[in-house]
Amino acid sequence: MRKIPIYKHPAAGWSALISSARKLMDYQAFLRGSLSVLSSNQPKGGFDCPGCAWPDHKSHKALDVCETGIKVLASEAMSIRTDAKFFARHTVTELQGWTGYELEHSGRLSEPMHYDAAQDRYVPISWENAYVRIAEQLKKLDSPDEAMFYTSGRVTNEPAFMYQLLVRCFGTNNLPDCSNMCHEPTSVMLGKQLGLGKATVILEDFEQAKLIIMFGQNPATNHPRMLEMLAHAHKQGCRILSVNPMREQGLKAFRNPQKPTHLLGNSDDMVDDVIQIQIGGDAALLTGMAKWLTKNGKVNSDFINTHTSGYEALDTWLRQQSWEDVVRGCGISKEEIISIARLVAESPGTICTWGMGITQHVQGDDNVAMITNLLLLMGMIGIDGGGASPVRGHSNVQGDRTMGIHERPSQSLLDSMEKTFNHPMPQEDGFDVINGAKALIEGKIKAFMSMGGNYAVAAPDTSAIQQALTSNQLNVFVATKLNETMLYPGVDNLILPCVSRTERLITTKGEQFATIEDSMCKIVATQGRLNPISKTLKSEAQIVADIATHLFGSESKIPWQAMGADFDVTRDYIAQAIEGFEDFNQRIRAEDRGFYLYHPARHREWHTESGKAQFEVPKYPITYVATQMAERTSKLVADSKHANSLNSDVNDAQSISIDDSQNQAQSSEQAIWQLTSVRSHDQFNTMIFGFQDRYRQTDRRDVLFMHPDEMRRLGWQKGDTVRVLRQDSKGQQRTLGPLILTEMDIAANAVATYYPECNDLIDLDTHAPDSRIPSYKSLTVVLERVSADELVASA
Ligand SMILES: Nc1nc2c(c(=O)[nH]1)N[C@H]1C(S)=C(S)[C@@H](COP(=O)(O)OP(=O)(O)OC[C@H]3O[C@@H](n4cnc5c(=O)[nH]c(N)nc54)[C@H](O)[C@@H]3O)O[C@H]1N2
Ligand SMILES: Nc1nc2c(c(=O)[nH]1)N[C@H]1C(S)=C(S)[C@@H](COP(=O)(O)OP(=O)(O)OC[C@H]3O[C@@H](n4cnc5c(=O)[nH]c(N)nc54)[C@H](O)[C@@H]3O)O[C@H]1N2
Ligand SMILES: [Mo]
Repeated sequence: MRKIPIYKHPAAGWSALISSARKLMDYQAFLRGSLSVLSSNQPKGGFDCPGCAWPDHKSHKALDVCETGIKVLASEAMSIRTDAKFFARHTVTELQGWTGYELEHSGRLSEPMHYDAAQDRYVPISWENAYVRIAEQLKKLDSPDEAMFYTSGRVTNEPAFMYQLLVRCFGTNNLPDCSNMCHEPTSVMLGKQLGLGKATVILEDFEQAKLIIMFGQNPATNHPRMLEMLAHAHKQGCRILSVNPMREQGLKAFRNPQKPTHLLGNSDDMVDDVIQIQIGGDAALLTGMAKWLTKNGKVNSDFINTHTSGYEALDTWLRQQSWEDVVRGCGISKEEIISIARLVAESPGTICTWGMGITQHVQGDDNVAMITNLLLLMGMIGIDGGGASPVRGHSNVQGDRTMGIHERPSQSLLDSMEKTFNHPMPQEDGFDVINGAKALIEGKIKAFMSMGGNYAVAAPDTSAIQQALTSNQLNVFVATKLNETMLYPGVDNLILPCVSRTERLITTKGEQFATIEDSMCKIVATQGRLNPISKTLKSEAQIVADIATHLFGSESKIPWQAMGADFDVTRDYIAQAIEGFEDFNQRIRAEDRGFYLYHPARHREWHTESGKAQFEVPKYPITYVATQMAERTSKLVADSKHANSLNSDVNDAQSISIDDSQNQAQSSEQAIWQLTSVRSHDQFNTMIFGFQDRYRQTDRRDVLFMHPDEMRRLGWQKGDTVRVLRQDSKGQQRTLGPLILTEMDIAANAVATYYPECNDLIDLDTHAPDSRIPSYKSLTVVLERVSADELVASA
């Protein structure tokens, strides 16, 4: 077997950190960036790093930052501006041809702009005129439900609270947000099973855990600050397993920038074992483990009897699952599955962490259910050193939900908002990302506003969404950076530039601080340190307040302007309206490091329908992906036989030998794959900072990762050019590529490429049933090699 090149250097060392940041942006930006780094995630006066939602450590080191953080900071701290001069030089049609990388490097948005169709350019507009247009267009709609208000998870609590209030006072629950594409299965299933859709662990639990199983997560790239905790746990004897179709090299070794010895070259190995399952094989693996644990009496019966409901149904279902299907579903041998189950049986404290490799599947809800089932079987909820640890992405995605950004709000939230503001709230569920995109495409949505994010590019069916935006009456983007969703204008289009997390927020009421909620339910204060890159910027809160003032006029009893200028006022309302925030202003000031929200399941209180923790039986067969692949393969074989027999009608002399047909079947089978999409350390979601991925040994993004053994089987080679074909749920062919074949230690059924460039392959109907999360991590595809001749012809 050919050797796969392996990244041998530790992740997250100082050199990685500094060199990457230096290369990233202009030098001035780096200086601004590093200054701000020094006060990020620090007690008092620092800001919460916008890089991710991993909590900061209680000992608050002199420096708690990572490569992702520094890049995100440098991106915010750029001194180049995407201003009126920039837009004067480039038409929107021209900008449509720019890559995500080019748009990201065009700089920071610095003044309000609106689209002028005559010139095909964005031109400056005053804040006042922008608000007048927004209010005018919104008032013209036949129904508030014709408008949709997207949110991305970087928005802090105070403006998020104001935003959902604005949207609901306007009269709709059309509040899709990036959660719909991220940890929605987590929120839905943990909510159903444990009573609250959030992590049941806090950081200290990682110090006591004896076994950590990481499912579908790549922390070296996406949550580098988590590595320190893993390394620490590992050193204390905790076993760490990673369940992942890809052997992610960043996990191999980790150099802690805070430890002087590590600067000299020592590093910790963190992961004891990688369980290299097939894509979509998590539920099958967990089923095998649960089968063995229940059959051998290794479960915690006291806990099950006292605290849970639904055990019988799960046990019956487990018995019905054959080992053959388990193995076929995950690609791991029975012996290996049992050896993992044994570790679980022996561990007095098990934490399961998970990321997008679990959630972003048609079976995403089942995957989360099976992780929770495992923890419940072992009584691992509500103990020190054990529990559920979904690792959120955007730094305040969890907080935004807590603040009421939700298209399917609970009745208690609506009642509470109604009572607090003495204003009726819309009662019908609104659109999420998926059915919102469909409504947009069908012309049912005529106005779109986004509070951050890059909706069209992050969602499936990107081009269709972009096209749909051009038919809208109104598109409004509150943002820090230019992106591709803003380049498909309808009648009125406004870009409203806002102050970023790292910048100081000074209002008529003085300097404000905001708050966020980290991945472990902790509310933390955040206060920017840099001067805003332009005096024209407004805060998100002020923009919401101004739109509300123009929309609702003086009749509004809600003190919008006071809330926009003084976050204490907003926090007092949050304290009234949102459970768990009583005495918010006092509590956030009383403690250096913020406060935890009460999590009932941590105390073994179950706010579920049954009043108990709930076992759930998966909805999909555990062989779902394997079966899909088999079906597609036989269809492909039948199609090619059919094509061949048509051929032989034309040419009598040509008949297919048995050998030929076997060869065909063989090569067709090998050409069916599961495609997954991943992130690099040189991007933050759709913001592309660079093309490098040193852990995966590539410096380009138009690649398709495949195992070298599989390449050889097909007679293909690294560097070959391939096209990805996918028949969507309506039977339409979608294509991606050409992509460059690149070697990777990845499961046999799997190929991988980078998000978001692949999102046109995904249609709006391939998603999980309850959470409706798009299946970004598993798509059945056919690969086709593109010949050199064809490449030359198309070039
Ligand atoms: N540098 C950087 N940091 C980020 C981000 C970023 O873009 N860049 N984005 C932020 C956001 S919003 C999020 S949500 C997080 C995401 O953080 P992660 O969840 O770590 O992100 P991904 O790279 O999407 O995918 C994680 C892993 O899932 C694996 N995987 C694919 N299919 C399967 C499967 O079927 N089963 C299993 N078990 N694993 C599978 C992939 O191989 C990959 O290693 O990161 C946050 N932090
Ligand atoms: N194929 C595939 N698709 C995916 C995923 C995947 O793994 N694979 N992952 C999904 C996931 S997990 C997520 S979270 C989504 C991400 O979806 P989004 O959250 O919509 O995307 P981002 O790229 O994070 O948004 C970047 C934009 O946010 C704006 N922005 C940045 N900071 C601020 C700020 O402080 N305030 C405001 N107002 N705006 C700001 C900038 O204009 C920037 O261009 O993508 C999803 N899509
Ligand atoms: Mo995310």
